[in-house]
Amino acid sequence: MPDFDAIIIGAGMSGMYQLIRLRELGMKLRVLEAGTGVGGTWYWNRYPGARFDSESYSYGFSFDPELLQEWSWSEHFAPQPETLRYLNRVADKYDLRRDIQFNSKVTAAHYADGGWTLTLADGSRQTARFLITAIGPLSAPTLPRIEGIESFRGPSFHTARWPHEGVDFTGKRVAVIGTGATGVQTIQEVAKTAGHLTVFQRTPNWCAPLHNRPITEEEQRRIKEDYPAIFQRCAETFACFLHSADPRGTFEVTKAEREAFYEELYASPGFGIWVGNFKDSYTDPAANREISDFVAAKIRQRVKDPRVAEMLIPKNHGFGTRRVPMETRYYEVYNQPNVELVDSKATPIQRITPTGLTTSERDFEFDIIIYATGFDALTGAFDRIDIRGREGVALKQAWSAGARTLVGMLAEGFPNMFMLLGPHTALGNIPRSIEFNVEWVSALLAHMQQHHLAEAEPRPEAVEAWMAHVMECSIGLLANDVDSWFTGVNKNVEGRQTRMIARYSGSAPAYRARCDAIAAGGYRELRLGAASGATPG
Ligand code: NA7
Repeated sequence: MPDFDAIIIGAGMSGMYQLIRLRELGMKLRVLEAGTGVGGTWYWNRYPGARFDSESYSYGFSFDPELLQEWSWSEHFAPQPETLRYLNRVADKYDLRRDIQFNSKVTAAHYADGGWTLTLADGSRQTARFLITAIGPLSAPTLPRIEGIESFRGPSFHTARWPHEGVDFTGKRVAVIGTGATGVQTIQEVAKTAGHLTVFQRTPNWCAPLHNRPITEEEQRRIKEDYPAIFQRCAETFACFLHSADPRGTFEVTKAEREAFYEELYASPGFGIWVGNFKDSYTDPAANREISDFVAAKIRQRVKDPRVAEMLIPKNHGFGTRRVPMETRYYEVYNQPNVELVDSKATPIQRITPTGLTTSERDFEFDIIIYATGFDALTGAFDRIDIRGREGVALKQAWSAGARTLVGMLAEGFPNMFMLLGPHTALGNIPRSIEFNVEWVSALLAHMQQHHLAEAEPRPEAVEAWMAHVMECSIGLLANDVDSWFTGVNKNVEGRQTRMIARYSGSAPAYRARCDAIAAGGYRELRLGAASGATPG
Protein backbone atom coordinates (compact mmCIF):
# COMPACT_ATOMS: atom_id res chain seq x y z
CA MET A 1 0.00 0.00 0.00
CA PRO A 2 1.32 3.45 -0.81
CA ASP A 3 1.81 5.91 2.06
CA PHE A 4 -0.74 8.30 0.56
CA ASP A 5 -3.52 8.31 -2.00
CA ALA A 6 -2.07 11.49 -3.46
CA ILE A 7 1.01 13.59 -2.94
CA ILE A 8 0.88 17.19 -4.09
CA ILE A 9 4.17 18.93 -4.73
CA GLY A 10 3.96 22.60 -3.81
CA ALA A 11 1.92 24.62 -1.32
CA GLY A 12 1.24 27.64 -3.50
CA MET A 13 -2.26 28.59 -4.57
CA SER A 14 -2.72 25.48 -6.72
CA GLY A 15 -1.39 23.03 -4.12
CA MET A 16 -3.48 24.64 -1.39
CA TYR A 17 -6.70 24.50 -3.37
CA GLN A 18 -6.02 20.95 -4.58
CA LEU A 19 -5.60 19.87 -0.98
CA ILE A 20 -8.95 21.43 -0.05
CA ARG A 21 -10.75 19.71 -2.93
CA LEU A 22 -9.19 16.26 -2.52
CA ARG A 23 -9.99 16.16 1.18
CA GLU A 24 -13.62 16.06 0.06
CA LEU A 25 -12.90 12.69 -1.59
CA GLY A 26 -11.71 11.29 1.72
CA MET A 27 -8.22 10.73 0.42
CA LYS A 28 -5.10 10.37 2.49
CA LEU A 29 -3.02 13.35 1.36
CA ARG A 30 0.35 14.95 1.76
CA VAL A 31 1.67 18.22 0.37
CA LEU A 32 5.44 18.51 0.07
CA GLU A 33 6.72 22.08 0.07
CA ALA A 34 10.33 23.26 -0.22
CA GLY A 35 9.68 26.53 1.64
CA THR A 36 8.84 27.09 5.29
CA GLY A 37 5.36 28.41 4.61
CA VAL A 38 2.45 28.39 2.19
CA GLY A 39 2.05 30.82 -0.71
CA GLY A 40 4.31 29.65 -3.54
CA THR A 41 5.02 32.64 -5.78
CA TRP A 42 3.95 34.98 -2.99
CA TYR A 43 6.12 33.16 -0.48
CA TRP A 44 9.27 33.30 -2.61
CA ASN A 45 8.98 36.61 -4.44
CA ARG A 46 9.47 39.04 -1.57
CA TYR A 47 11.50 41.56 -3.54
CA PRO A 48 10.68 45.23 -2.96
CA GLY A 49 7.75 46.41 -5.05
CA ALA A 50 6.31 42.93 -5.74
CA ARG A 51 2.57 43.22 -6.29
CA PHE A 52 -0.36 42.10 -8.46
CA ASP A 53 -0.90 43.35 -11.96
CA SER A 54 -4.37 41.75 -11.91
CA GLU A 55 -7.04 43.57 -9.91
CA SER A 56 -6.83 42.14 -6.38
CA TYR A 57 -10.53 41.19 -6.29
CA SER A 58 -10.20 39.26 -9.56
CA TYR A 59 -7.14 37.40 -8.25
CA GLY A 60 -8.17 35.86 -4.93
CA PHE A 61 -9.80 32.45 -4.60
CA SER A 62 -13.42 32.51 -5.76
CA PHE A 63 -14.60 29.18 -4.38
CA ASP A 64 -15.53 30.28 -0.88
CA PRO A 65 -18.23 32.99 -0.75
CA GLU A 66 -17.69 33.44 2.98
CA LEU A 67 -13.98 34.09 2.51
CA LEU A 68 -14.78 36.64 -0.19
CA GLN A 69 -16.87 38.57 2.30
CA GLU A 70 -14.39 38.19 5.16
CA TRP A 71 -11.30 39.36 3.32
CA SER A 72 -10.83 43.00 2.31
CA TRP A 73 -8.10 43.86 -0.16
CA SER A 74 -6.56 47.20 0.71
CA GLU A 75 -5.46 48.26 -2.76
CA HIS A 76 -6.67 47.68 -6.31
CA PHE A 77 -3.36 45.88 -6.97
CA ALA A 78 -2.26 44.35 -3.68
CA PRO A 79 1.38 44.24 -2.58
CA GLN A 80 3.08 40.88 -1.96
CA PRO A 81 3.01 40.99 1.89
CA GLU A 82 -0.77 41.38 1.81
CA THR A 83 -1.20 38.48 -0.62
CA LEU A 84 0.98 36.27 1.54
CA ARG A 85 -1.13 37.22 4.58
CA TYR A 86 -4.25 36.35 2.59
CA LEU A 87 -2.91 32.92 1.64
CA ASN A 88 -1.92 32.24 5.23
CA ARG A 89 -5.44 33.18 6.24
CA VAL A 90 -6.77 30.59 3.78
CA ALA A 91 -4.36 28.01 5.21
CA ASP A 92 -5.63 28.84 8.73
CA LYS A 93 -9.27 28.73 7.79
CA TYR A 94 -8.98 25.30 6.17
CA ASP A 95 -6.39 24.00 8.61
CA LEU A 96 -4.18 23.14 5.64
CA ARG A 97 -0.84 22.94 7.43
CA ARG A 98 -1.66 19.62 9.10
CA ASP A 99 -1.25 17.94 5.69
CA ILE A 100 1.71 20.01 4.52
CA GLN A 101 5.29 18.99 5.15
CA PHE A 102 7.49 22.09 4.87
CA ASN A 103 11.25 22.24 4.21
CA SER A 104 10.72 19.28 1.94
CA LYS A 105 12.24 19.66 -1.48
CA VAL A 106 11.33 16.86 -3.87
CA THR A 107 14.30 15.77 -5.95
CA ALA A 108 12.84 12.73 -7.71
CA ALA A 109 9.49 11.15 -8.54
CA HIS A 110 9.52 7.69 -10.11
CA TYR A 111 6.52 5.76 -11.35
CA ALA A 112 6.25 1.99 -11.02
CA ASP A 113 3.49 -0.56 -10.41
CA GLY A 114 0.61 1.87 -10.45
CA GLY A 115 2.10 4.44 -8.10
CA TRP A 116 4.77 7.05 -7.49
CA THR A 117 7.79 7.06 -5.20
CA LEU A 118 9.07 10.49 -4.30
CA THR A 119 12.55 11.19 -2.98
CA LEU A 120 13.23 14.29 -0.91
CA ALA A 121 16.46 16.27 -0.63
CA ASP A 122 17.16 14.62 2.75
CA GLY A 123 17.01 11.20 1.08
CA SER A 124 13.68 10.18 2.64
CA ARG A 125 10.99 8.59 0.48
CA GLN A 126 7.21 8.71 0.29
CA THR A 127 4.84 6.82 -1.95
CA ALA A 128 1.44 7.66 -3.40
CA ARG A 129 -0.87 6.36 -6.05
CA PHE A 130 -1.35 9.82 -7.53
CA LEU A 131 1.20 12.56 -8.05
CA ILE A 132 -0.03 16.11 -8.46
CA THR A 133 2.49 18.73 -9.46
CA ALA A 134 1.58 22.18 -8.19
CA ILE A 135 5.03 23.57 -8.89
CA GLY A 136 4.18 26.74 -10.82
CA PRO A 137 4.99 28.00 -14.31
CA LEU A 138 7.42 30.68 -13.11
CA SER A 139 9.11 29.17 -10.09
CA ALA A 140 12.56 27.97 -11.17
CA PRO A 141 14.73 31.09 -10.86
CA THR A 142 17.71 31.50 -13.17
CA LEU A 143 20.85 33.44 -12.47
CA PRO A 144 22.78 34.89 -15.39
CA ARG A 145 25.64 32.88 -16.76
CA ILE A 146 28.31 35.43 -15.98
CA GLU A 147 31.80 34.52 -14.90
CA GLY A 148 32.76 35.32 -11.33
CA ILE A 149 29.19 35.37 -10.00
CA GLU A 150 30.30 33.58 -6.82
CA SER A 151 33.13 36.02 -6.22
CA PHE A 152 31.08 39.09 -5.22
CA ARG A 153 31.79 39.88 -1.57
CA GLY A 154 28.68 41.91 -0.79
CA PRO A 155 25.12 40.63 -0.55
CA SER A 156 23.52 39.57 -3.81
CA PHE A 157 20.02 38.21 -4.38
CA HIS A 158 17.83 36.75 -7.05
CA THR A 159 14.46 38.49 -6.73
CA ALA A 160 12.69 35.14 -6.30
CA ARG A 161 14.94 34.15 -3.39
CA TRP A 162 14.63 37.33 -1.37
CA PRO A 163 15.61 37.28 2.33
CA HIS A 164 12.62 37.22 4.64
CA GLU A 165 14.04 39.98 6.82
CA GLY A 166 14.19 42.40 3.86
CA VAL A 167 17.11 44.50 2.63
CA ASP A 168 17.96 48.10 3.48
CA PHE A 169 19.23 50.06 0.49
CA THR A 170 19.62 53.40 2.23
CA GLY A 171 22.68 55.14 0.86
CA LYS A 172 23.93 51.94 -0.81
CA ARG A 173 25.37 51.47 -4.30
CA VAL A 174 22.97 48.98 -5.86
CA ALA A 175 22.97 47.15 -9.19
CA VAL A 176 19.83 45.66 -10.73
CA ILE A 177 20.38 43.26 -13.61
CA GLY A 178 17.24 42.59 -15.65
CA THR A 179 14.28 44.73 -16.70
CA GLY A 180 11.36 42.30 -17.05
CA ALA A 181 8.15 42.67 -15.00
CA THR A 182 10.13 41.86 -11.84
CA GLY A 183 13.06 44.18 -12.57
CA VAL A 184 10.69 47.08 -13.28
CA GLN A 185 8.84 46.62 -9.95
CA THR A 186 12.15 46.31 -8.11
CA ILE A 187 13.85 49.29 -9.76
CA GLN A 188 11.06 51.76 -9.05
CA GLU A 189 11.16 50.79 -5.37
CA VAL A 190 14.93 50.55 -4.82
CA ALA A 191 15.44 53.93 -6.52
CA LYS A 192 13.57 55.57 -3.62
CA THR A 193 16.27 54.87 -1.06
CA ALA A 194 19.46 53.69 -2.79
CA GLY A 195 22.43 56.04 -2.69
CA HIS A 196 23.09 55.12 -6.29
CA LEU A 197 21.25 52.65 -8.50
CA THR A 198 22.69 51.26 -11.72
CA VAL A 199 20.27 49.37 -13.97
CA PHE A 200 21.72 46.86 -16.43
CA GLN A 201 19.23 46.52 -19.23
CA ARG A 202 19.83 44.03 -22.02
CA THR A 203 16.44 44.35 -23.72
CA PRO A 204 14.04 47.18 -22.89
CA ASN A 205 10.41 46.19 -22.39
CA TRP A 206 7.28 48.18 -23.15
CA CYS A 207 5.99 49.19 -19.73
CA ALA A 208 2.64 50.82 -18.97
CA PRO A 209 1.19 52.58 -15.89
CA LEU A 210 -0.56 50.41 -13.32
CA HIS A 211 -2.53 53.28 -11.72
CA ASN A 212 -2.78 51.53 -8.39
CA ARG A 213 -4.60 53.15 -5.46
CA PRO A 214 -6.25 52.21 -2.18
CA ILE A 215 -9.74 50.71 -2.29
CA THR A 216 -12.21 53.11 -0.68
CA GLU A 217 -14.87 51.92 1.74
CA GLU A 218 -17.57 52.47 -0.84
CA GLU A 219 -15.58 50.51 -3.45
CA GLN A 220 -15.04 47.73 -0.92
CA ARG A 221 -18.75 47.42 -0.33
CA ARG A 222 -19.45 47.32 -4.06
CA ILE A 223 -16.70 44.78 -4.76
CA LYS A 224 -18.13 42.44 -2.14
CA GLU A 225 -21.59 42.79 -3.61
CA ASP A 226 -20.31 42.31 -7.13
CA TYR A 227 -18.18 39.19 -6.65
CA PRO A 228 -20.46 36.91 -8.66
CA ALA A 229 -20.35 39.37 -11.57
CA ILE A 230 -16.58 39.87 -11.23
CA PHE A 231 -15.88 36.15 -11.51
CA GLN A 232 -18.48 35.72 -14.23
CA ARG A 233 -16.62 38.36 -16.23
CA CYS A 234 -13.29 36.59 -15.62
CA ALA A 235 -14.89 33.36 -16.87
CA GLU A 236 -15.85 35.01 -20.13
CA THR A 237 -12.72 36.94 -21.10
CA PHE A 238 -9.86 35.59 -23.22
CA ALA A 239 -7.28 35.42 -20.42
CA CYS A 240 -9.52 35.53 -17.30
CA PHE A 241 -8.76 39.19 -16.61
CA LEU A 242 -11.44 41.80 -16.09
CA HIS A 243 -10.17 43.30 -19.36
CA SER A 244 -10.83 41.90 -22.79
CA ALA A 245 -9.87 42.94 -26.30
CA ASP A 246 -11.82 45.65 -28.04
CA PRO A 247 -13.80 44.02 -30.87
CA ARG A 248 -12.74 46.76 -33.30
CA GLY A 249 -9.72 46.55 -35.56
CA THR A 250 -7.09 49.29 -35.21
CA PHE A 251 -7.82 50.78 -38.62
CA GLU A 252 -11.60 50.51 -38.39
CA VAL A 253 -11.58 53.82 -36.51
CA THR A 254 -10.19 57.24 -37.42
CA LYS A 255 -6.72 58.27 -36.32
CA ALA A 256 -8.26 60.67 -33.80
CA GLU A 257 -10.51 57.96 -32.35
CA ARG A 258 -7.56 55.60 -32.15
CA GLU A 259 -5.41 58.12 -30.29
CA ALA A 260 -8.26 58.90 -27.91
CA PHE A 261 -8.75 55.18 -27.19
CA TYR A 262 -5.01 54.66 -26.55
CA GLU A 263 -5.01 57.69 -24.25
CA GLU A 264 -7.97 56.28 -22.35
CA LEU A 265 -6.27 52.89 -21.96
CA TYR A 266 -2.98 54.46 -20.90
CA ALA A 267 -4.83 56.43 -18.21
CA SER A 268 -6.79 53.38 -16.96
CA PRO A 269 -5.70 50.97 -14.23
CA GLY A 270 -4.24 47.55 -14.96
CA PHE A 271 -3.74 45.43 -18.02
CA GLY A 272 -6.36 47.19 -20.19
CA ILE A 273 -3.74 48.76 -22.42
CA TRP A 274 -2.32 45.30 -23.12
CA VAL A 275 -5.26 42.90 -23.20
CA GLY A 276 -8.08 45.40 -23.71
CA ASN A 277 -6.63 46.94 -26.87
CA PHE A 278 -7.87 46.69 -30.47
CA LYS A 279 -8.34 43.04 -31.40
CA ASP A 280 -5.61 43.00 -34.10
CA SER A 281 -2.90 44.70 -31.99
CA TYR A 282 -0.77 41.54 -31.68
CA THR A 283 -1.46 39.89 -35.03
CA ASP A 284 -1.26 42.75 -37.55
CA PRO A 285 2.21 44.35 -37.75
CA ALA A 286 0.80 47.70 -38.90
CA ALA A 287 -1.68 47.75 -36.00
CA ASN A 288 1.08 46.81 -33.60
CA ARG A 289 3.22 49.66 -34.92
CA GLU A 290 0.43 52.15 -34.06
CA ILE A 291 0.23 51.19 -30.39
CA SER A 292 4.03 50.85 -30.18
CA ASP A 293 4.49 54.37 -31.58
CA PHE A 294 1.93 55.68 -29.09
CA VAL A 295 3.70 54.14 -26.09
CA ALA A 296 7.14 55.21 -27.43
CA ALA A 297 5.88 58.82 -27.50
CA LYS A 298 4.78 58.46 -23.86
CA ILE A 299 8.24 57.23 -22.88
CA ARG A 300 9.84 60.19 -24.68
CA GLN A 301 7.52 62.54 -22.78
CA ARG A 302 8.28 60.99 -19.43
CA VAL A 303 12.07 60.59 -19.66
CA LYS A 304 13.91 63.92 -19.73
CA ASP A 305 17.19 62.83 -21.30
CA PRO A 306 16.41 61.92 -24.96
CA ARG A 307 19.37 59.52 -25.09
CA VAL A 308 18.06 57.60 -22.07
CA ALA A 309 14.51 57.66 -23.47
CA GLU A 310 15.73 56.02 -26.69
CA MET A 311 17.53 53.35 -24.66
CA LEU A 312 14.25 52.57 -22.88
CA ILE A 313 12.20 52.22 -26.06
CA PRO A 314 12.24 48.66 -27.43
CA LYS A 315 13.48 48.48 -31.00
CA ASN A 316 13.43 44.73 -31.63
CA HIS A 317 9.83 43.89 -30.71
CA GLY A 318 6.47 45.59 -30.72
CA PHE A 319 4.30 46.55 -27.77
CA GLY A 320 2.61 43.61 -26.05
CA THR A 321 4.51 40.87 -27.86
CA ARG A 322 6.31 40.19 -24.58
CA ARG A 323 4.82 40.46 -21.12
CA VAL A 324 4.06 44.14 -20.46
CA PRO A 325 5.56 45.16 -17.11
CA MET A 326 3.15 47.38 -15.21
CA GLU A 327 4.76 50.35 -13.50
CA THR A 328 4.32 53.24 -11.14
CA ARG A 329 6.60 56.15 -12.05
CA TYR A 330 9.13 53.69 -13.50
CA TYR A 331 10.22 55.93 -16.36
CA GLU A 332 10.55 58.94 -14.02
CA VAL A 333 13.14 56.98 -12.03
CA TYR A 334 15.57 57.65 -14.88
CA ASN A 335 15.19 61.40 -14.29
CA GLN A 336 16.64 60.99 -10.79
CA PRO A 337 20.28 61.98 -10.30
CA ASN A 338 20.99 58.76 -8.33
CA VAL A 339 19.95 56.42 -11.18
CA GLU A 340 21.97 55.34 -14.18
CA LEU A 341 20.91 53.09 -17.07
CA VAL A 342 23.50 50.88 -18.75
CA ASP A 343 22.86 49.21 -22.12
CA SER A 344 23.98 45.63 -21.54
CA LYS A 345 23.63 44.73 -25.18
CA ALA A 346 26.02 47.46 -26.34
CA THR A 347 28.38 46.97 -23.39
CA PRO A 348 27.80 43.43 -22.05
CA ILE A 349 28.60 42.44 -18.49
CA GLN A 350 31.83 40.46 -18.75
CA ARG A 351 32.28 39.33 -15.21
CA ILE A 352 31.14 39.82 -11.65
CA THR A 353 34.05 40.88 -9.48
CA PRO A 354 34.52 40.79 -5.69
CA THR A 355 33.54 44.48 -5.53
CA GLY A 356 31.08 44.88 -8.39
CA LEU A 357 31.17 44.03 -12.06
CA THR A 358 33.01 44.73 -15.28
CA THR A 359 31.39 45.50 -18.60
CA SER A 360 33.13 45.68 -21.97
CA GLU A 361 33.47 49.41 -21.26
CA ARG A 362 34.22 49.95 -17.57
CA ASP A 363 34.37 48.71 -13.98
CA PHE A 364 31.54 49.31 -11.49
CA GLU A 365 31.62 49.08 -7.69
CA PHE A 366 28.53 47.97 -5.77
CA ASP A 367 27.42 47.22 -2.23
CA ILE A 368 24.48 45.06 -3.35
CA ILE A 369 23.70 43.22 -6.61
CA ILE A 370 20.12 42.23 -7.46
CA TYR A 371 19.47 39.65 -10.13
CA ALA A 372 16.00 40.20 -11.64
CA THR A 373 16.89 37.68 -14.29
CA GLY A 374 13.72 35.64 -14.43
CA PHE A 375 12.85 31.99 -14.53
CA ASP A 376 13.28 28.81 -16.48
CA ALA A 377 9.60 29.20 -17.31
CA LEU A 378 6.82 26.67 -17.86
CA THR A 379 8.91 23.47 -17.81
CA GLY A 380 11.89 24.53 -15.65
CA ALA A 381 10.32 23.41 -12.36
CA PHE A 382 9.64 19.98 -13.92
CA ASP A 383 13.21 19.73 -15.19
CA ARG A 384 14.53 20.31 -11.68
CA ILE A 385 12.88 17.13 -10.42
CA ASP A 386 14.01 13.76 -11.76
CA ILE A 387 10.54 12.67 -12.92
CA ARG A 388 10.42 9.20 -14.48
CA GLY A 389 7.39 7.47 -15.91
CA ARG A 390 6.84 4.08 -17.49
CA GLU A 391 10.03 2.08 -18.18
CA GLY A 392 12.03 4.70 -16.31
CA VAL A 393 11.68 7.28 -19.11
CA ALA A 394 12.67 10.74 -17.87
CA LEU A 395 10.12 13.53 -18.39
CA LYS A 396 12.97 15.86 -19.32
CA GLN A 397 13.91 13.43 -22.09
CA ALA A 398 10.32 12.93 -23.22
CA TRP A 399 9.98 16.71 -23.46
CA SER A 400 13.41 17.45 -24.93
CA ALA A 401 11.87 18.85 -28.12
CA GLY A 402 9.20 20.72 -26.15
CA ALA A 403 6.53 19.67 -23.68
CA ARG A 404 3.84 17.25 -24.90
CA THR A 405 0.67 17.14 -22.87
CA LEU A 406 -3.03 16.56 -22.93
CA VAL A 407 -4.68 19.86 -21.90
CA GLY A 408 -1.49 20.74 -20.03
CA MET A 409 -2.52 18.44 -17.19
CA LEU A 410 -1.49 14.96 -18.32
CA ALA A 411 1.55 13.51 -20.06
CA GLU A 412 1.73 10.29 -22.06
CA GLY A 413 3.94 7.70 -20.40
CA PHE A 414 3.46 9.32 -16.97
CA PRO A 415 0.35 7.64 -15.55
CA ASN A 416 -1.37 9.11 -12.51
CA MET A 417 0.58 12.34 -12.78
CA PHE A 418 -1.58 15.45 -12.93
CA MET A 419 -0.06 18.83 -13.57
CA LEU A 420 -1.70 21.99 -12.23
CA LEU A 421 -0.64 24.88 -14.42
CA GLY A 422 1.52 22.56 -16.49
CA PRO A 423 2.66 23.71 -19.90
CA HIS A 424 -0.33 24.30 -22.26
CA THR A 425 -2.86 25.30 -19.64
CA ALA A 426 -4.50 28.67 -20.10
CA LEU A 427 -2.51 31.13 -17.96
CA GLY A 428 -3.54 34.81 -17.91
CA ASN A 429 -5.09 35.70 -14.54
CA ILE A 430 -3.53 32.64 -12.97
CA PRO A 431 -5.80 31.85 -9.97
CA ARG A 432 -8.76 31.51 -12.32
CA SER A 433 -6.84 28.85 -14.26
CA ILE A 434 -5.72 27.24 -11.01
CA GLU A 435 -9.29 26.85 -9.81
CA PHE A 436 -10.33 25.33 -13.11
CA ASN A 437 -7.37 22.92 -13.26
CA VAL A 438 -7.86 21.80 -9.66
CA GLU A 439 -11.57 21.20 -10.14
CA TRP A 440 -10.96 19.26 -13.35
CA VAL A 441 -8.37 17.01 -11.71
CA SER A 442 -10.62 16.56 -8.67
CA ALA A 443 -13.56 15.55 -10.88
CA LEU A 444 -11.36 13.04 -12.69
CA LEU A 445 -10.20 11.53 -9.41
CA ALA A 446 -13.80 11.40 -8.15
CA HIS A 447 -14.78 9.62 -11.36
CA MET A 448 -11.97 7.12 -10.86
CA GLN A 449 -13.02 6.56 -7.29
CA GLN A 450 -16.63 5.93 -8.28
CA HIS A 451 -15.67 3.49 -10.99
CA HIS A 452 -12.89 1.75 -9.04
CA LEU A 453 -10.26 2.87 -11.51
CA ALA A 454 -6.72 3.15 -10.32
CA GLU A 455 -4.72 4.33 -13.29
CA ALA A 456 -5.09 7.26 -15.69
CA GLU A 457 -2.96 8.11 -18.67
CA PRO A 458 -3.66 10.14 -21.79
CA ARG A 459 -4.01 8.23 -25.04
CA PRO A 460 -1.33 9.01 -27.65
CA GLU A 461 -3.87 10.09 -30.27
CA ALA A 462 -5.49 12.48 -27.80
CA VAL A 463 -2.10 14.05 -27.00
CA GLU A 464 -1.41 14.34 -30.72
CA ALA A 465 -4.74 16.09 -31.33
CA TRP A 466 -4.24 18.44 -28.38
CA MET A 467 -0.72 19.37 -29.51
CA ALA A 468 -2.06 20.11 -33.00
CA HIS A 469 -4.60 22.44 -31.36
CA VAL A 470 -1.86 24.15 -29.31
CA MET A 471 0.15 24.74 -32.50
CA GLU A 472 -2.92 25.96 -34.37
CA CYS A 473 -3.77 28.52 -31.67
CA SER A 474 -0.36 30.13 -32.00
CA ILE A 475 -0.55 30.77 -35.74
CA GLY A 476 -0.21 34.42 -36.67
CA LEU A 477 0.86 35.78 -33.29
CA LEU A 478 3.55 38.45 -33.52
CA ALA A 479 4.86 37.17 -30.17
CA ASN A 480 6.09 34.03 -31.93
CA ASP A 481 8.88 36.06 -33.53
CA VAL A 482 10.22 37.46 -30.27
CA ASP A 483 12.59 35.92 -27.70
CA SER A 484 10.96 35.74 -24.27
CA TRP A 485 9.70 33.18 -21.79
CA PHE A 486 6.49 33.15 -23.85
CA THR A 487 8.48 31.48 -26.64
CA GLY A 488 10.49 29.27 -24.30
CA VAL A 489 13.72 31.27 -24.58
CA ASN A 490 16.05 31.75 -21.62
CA LYS A 491 19.61 32.56 -22.61
CA ASN A 492 20.84 31.41 -19.19
CA VAL A 493 19.58 27.85 -19.62
CA GLU A 494 21.13 25.15 -21.77
CA GLY A 495 18.74 24.02 -24.48
CA ARG A 496 16.50 27.11 -24.25
CA GLN A 497 18.14 29.26 -26.88
CA THR A 498 15.65 28.86 -29.70
CA ARG A 499 12.02 29.84 -29.92
CA MET A 500 9.26 27.27 -29.76
CA ILE A 501 5.54 27.11 -29.18
CA ALA A 502 5.95 26.82 -25.42
CA ARG A 503 2.49 27.75 -24.15
CA TYR A 504 -1.19 27.57 -24.94
CA SER A 505 -2.29 30.78 -26.64
CA GLY A 506 -5.94 30.00 -27.29
CA SER A 507 -8.59 31.59 -25.11
CA ALA A 508 -9.30 30.40 -21.58
CA PRO A 509 -12.97 29.72 -22.42
CA ALA A 510 -11.89 27.58 -25.41
CA TYR A 511 -9.40 25.77 -23.18
CA ARG A 512 -12.04 25.08 -20.55
CA ALA A 513 -14.53 23.92 -23.20
CA ARG A 514 -12.03 21.31 -24.43
CA CYS A 515 -11.33 20.09 -20.91
CA ASP A 516 -15.02 20.00 -20.05
CA ALA A 517 -15.76 18.02 -23.23
CA ILE A 518 -13.25 15.38 -22.14
CA ALA A 519 -14.99 15.03 -18.76
CA ALA A 520 -18.50 15.10 -20.25
CA GLY A 521 -17.54 12.39 -22.72
CA GLY A 522 -16.46 10.06 -19.93
CA TYR A 523 -12.70 10.66 -20.35
CA ARG A 524 -12.40 8.75 -23.61
CA GLU A 525 -9.12 10.62 -24.28
CA LEU A 526 -7.62 8.83 -21.29
CA ARG A 527 -6.78 5.22 -20.78
CA LEU A 528 -8.42 4.54 -17.44
CA GLY A 529 -7.47 1.23 -15.98
CA ALA A 530 -8.33 -0.86 -12.98
CA ALA A 531 -4.64 -1.34 -12.30
CA SER A 532 -3.32 -3.65 -9.64
CA GLY A 533 -3.55 -2.70 -5.98
CA ALA A 534 -5.95 -0.51 -4.07
CA THR A 535 -8.40 1.95 -5.52
CA PRO A 536 -8.09 5.58 -4.54
CA GLY A 537 -9.70 6.83 -1.38
P1 NA7 B 1 11.83 38.01 -17.34
O1 NA7 B 1 10.65 38.70 -17.89
O2 NA7 B 1 12.28 36.75 -17.98
O3 NA7 B 1 13.02 39.06 -17.33
C1 NA7 B 1 14.34 38.70 -17.06
C2 NA7 B 1 15.22 39.90 -17.31
O4 NA7 B 1 16.57 39.58 -17.00
C3 NA7 B 1 15.21 40.34 -18.76
O5 NA7 B 1 15.27 41.74 -18.79
C4 NA7 B 1 16.49 39.72 -19.30
O6 NA7 B 1 17.02 40.34 -20.45
C5 NA7 B 1 17.39 39.93 -18.10
N1 NA7 B 1 18.57 39.08 -18.12
C6 NA7 B 1 18.62 37.74 -18.01
N2 NA7 B 1 19.89 37.32 -18.08
C7 NA7 B 1 20.66 38.41 -18.23
C8 NA7 B 1 22.05 38.61 -18.39
N3 NA7 B 1 22.88 37.57 -18.40
N4 NA7 B 1 22.50 39.88 -18.54
C9 NA7 B 1 21.64 40.91 -18.55
N5 NA7 B 1 20.30 40.78 -18.41
C10 NA7 B 1 19.84 39.54 -18.27
O7 NA7 B 1 11.62 37.65 -15.80
P2 NA7 B 1 10.77 38.43 -14.71
O8 NA7 B 1 11.09 37.83 -13.40
O9 NA7 B 1 10.90 39.88 -14.84
O10 NA7 B 1 9.29 38.10 -15.09
C11 NA7 B 1 8.86 36.77 -15.31
C12 NA7 B 1 7.38 36.68 -15.18
O11 NA7 B 1 7.05 36.52 -13.80
C13 NA7 B 1 6.63 37.88 -15.60
O12 NA7 B 1 6.41 37.89 -16.96
C14 NA7 B 1 5.39 37.82 -14.78
O13 NA7 B 1 4.39 37.11 -15.48
C15 NA7 B 1 5.79 37.10 -13.54
P3 NA7 B 1 16.55 39.84 -21.92
O14 NA7 B 1 15.15 40.34 -22.07
O15 NA7 B 1 16.64 38.34 -21.90
O16 NA7 B 1 17.52 40.46 -22.84
